[in-house]
Amino acid sequence: MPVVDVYIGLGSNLADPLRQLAGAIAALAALPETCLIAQSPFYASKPVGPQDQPDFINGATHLRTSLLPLELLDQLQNIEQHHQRERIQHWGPRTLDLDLLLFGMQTINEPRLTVPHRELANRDFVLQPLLDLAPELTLPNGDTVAELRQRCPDNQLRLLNPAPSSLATPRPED
Ligand code: A4P
Ligand code: MG
Repeated sequence: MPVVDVYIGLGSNLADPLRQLAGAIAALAALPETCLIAQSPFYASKPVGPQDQPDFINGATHLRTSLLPLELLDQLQNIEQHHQRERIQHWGPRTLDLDLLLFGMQTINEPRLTVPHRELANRDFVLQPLLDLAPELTLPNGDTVAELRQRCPDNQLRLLNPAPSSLATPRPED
């Protein structure tokens, strides 16, 4: 099976967001046919959408996988469910949101999956962690993440911490 570099966006604004994201990263690292390559720093950000909700903590993860796109989406949704994710309000508060941002250079338009993620270009809390992980990263349409980051709206990002070094190295057994 071909191995593909993928990027996952992580977000949480309920029930101890830092703990939610740490648990999510551990779960991503344990996925079948998948290797965790690197984890971005975390950022606090003002909510996009309804404002009567807590600030978010966001980050992004670089994985290398031989799962198919919909197989990976199933795995992401399983992890969300394990974090008691409830889908109540569109763009509302959530314990854990895992978005498939980029799947190699593939463009995917299926009922359950749009890649690149449809809001990617509008969100500094997605673009900045991507830039931290891969400063040269380009979208399938040729846009660079660096240019998009300069143009996108400001959600008052606040850098929280450097990436834990133990998460930033590939696991040799993979
Ligand atoms: N889906 C389609 N494409 C994808 C993809 N690339 N990755 C489908 C993941 N899912 C994808 O998502 C709804 C459906 O989108 C899924 O069933 C999947 O089949 P959802 O997570 O159930 O619902 P949602 O998150 O409420 O909707 P949506 O449109 O995915 O919201 P977003 O874009 O995830 O935004 N503000 C800050 N500061 N930080 C945040 O992280 N997040 C959101 C949610 C709003 N405001 C935020 C943040
Ligand atoms: Mg989502």
